[in-house]
Amino acid sequence: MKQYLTTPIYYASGSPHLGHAYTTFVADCYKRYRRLRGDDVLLTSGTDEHGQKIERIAELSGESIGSFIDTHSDEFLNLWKNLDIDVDLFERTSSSTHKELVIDIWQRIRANGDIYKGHYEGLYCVDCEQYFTVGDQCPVHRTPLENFSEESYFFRLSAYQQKLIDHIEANPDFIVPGSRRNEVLSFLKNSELHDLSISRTSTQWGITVPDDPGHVVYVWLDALAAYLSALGGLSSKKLGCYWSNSFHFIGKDILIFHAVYWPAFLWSAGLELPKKIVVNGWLTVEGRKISKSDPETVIDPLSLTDLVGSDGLKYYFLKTVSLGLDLDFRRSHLIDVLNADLANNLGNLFSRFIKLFIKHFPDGLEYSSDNIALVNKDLLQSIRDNANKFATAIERFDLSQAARLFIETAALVNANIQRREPWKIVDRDELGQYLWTLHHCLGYLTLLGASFVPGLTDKARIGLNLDAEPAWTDLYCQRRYVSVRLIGSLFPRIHG
Ligand code: ME8
Repeated sequence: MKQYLTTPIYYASGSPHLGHAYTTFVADCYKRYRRLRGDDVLLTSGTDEHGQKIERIAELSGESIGSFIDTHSDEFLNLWKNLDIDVDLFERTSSSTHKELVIDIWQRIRANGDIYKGHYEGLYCVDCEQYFTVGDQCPVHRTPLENFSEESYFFRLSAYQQKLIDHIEANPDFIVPGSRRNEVLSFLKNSELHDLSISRTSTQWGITVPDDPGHVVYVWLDALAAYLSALGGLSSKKLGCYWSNSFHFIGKDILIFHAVYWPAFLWSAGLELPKKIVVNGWLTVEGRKISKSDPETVIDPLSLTDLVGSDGLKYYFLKTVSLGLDLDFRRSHLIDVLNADLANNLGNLFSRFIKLFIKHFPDGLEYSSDNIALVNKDLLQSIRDNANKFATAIERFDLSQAARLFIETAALVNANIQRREPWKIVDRDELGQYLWTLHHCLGYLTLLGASFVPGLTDKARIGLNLDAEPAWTDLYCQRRYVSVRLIGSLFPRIHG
């Protein structure tokens, strides 16, 4: 099955922080799982480079806008490499393919009669690039709203209100988790959708509206379209293959843009909707959202990676944050969880197993699954049962539960070893059968770990002399001959 996953197209207005990394971890984890299941998956990320906000910040930096966005876009791209995030496509909204696609979409929407020219007067948050109708402060950034008055093109968003409600009701899994779906539904049912201003004259830093050079395309229409341009444009083969099964991974701050504006734009342009929008909550520091506009909250993911590694960081956030909910970040908690789960539980399991195996069977050992004792068959089955529960959790986007199942499975094997005390078994056949079984259990465990701690899993599979590329189907085939090799510590204890 072909599948297309996207992270948000992050603003190239500053350096990436932990919040950006978190959404990208969620998307990367899901991608790795789908690939393990044999799917052909593409993951797109990118940078959002137009609009007044970027123009203003670039001006303040004293750099030319071109080099300003290049610097920050490169920072995002490098971060994904340094965090071992498996991004296939990286779209920049300043690219020429993207510009052509935005113009194409504008023309389709206009041809459909959904664009008209008018005048906008209202309160605007430049950080959100959005008009607000109530209050004098931005509810997200807590900064004063600015009074804007400009000629603008409008999109007939109001015409799509009922269609949006119908679509979300008919497709209960369109927005996950359910709490976020309910939020969008109640927004659509309790407020009247106004037509949306989709051009700006207050900045020239954007894509020029076809046939009206005084206007640039609203930055959100521009940025959302990057999900399509990353695939190469509306008539590209890739888009034809992947778009119909696409999932957007986003934070709750940009839910309305994705769940209301984007579907309406796509319908109007005669294009298919994404299959799913997966929404995460916020990482906060002392209760404040981690945000570029609140510099005291900003945490550089790479500084934490130096301490705990990219696997440690991924595992901690995926396990600790329940999808859709917020998490207040505490460094001491990060260290405690990783020491307990990855250093003690998982790391010790592999090191004691490999040492024991090498001591008794340095040349490997051979058995057939038909000939092993029932107690060993039962152990293998209990790992498979956990793996099935793991798969159900991940498919429901309950990544936290899936991560817990992964580490509980390691604990289950540790407890089994503690109970069976293989170091006391004198019968060589009994010991061989048990170590053969444990080898398979640990191999299965790497299937569960591959989406959360891919680096550790790769190393663990080297220790088990298994193929580098794991596949879910390995759960159901047993190798006769198994062997191990010594590897260093899987996850050294952190002294923070
Ligand atoms: O909104 N906790 O870009 P952006 C969790 N360019 N996730 C967080 C977070 C936090 N504290 N802070 C940021 C934009 N994020 C637009 C997107 S898409 C077509 C255009 C993550 O750089 C989260 O995914 O402000 C959030 O939605 C996104 O970064 C916002 O990134």
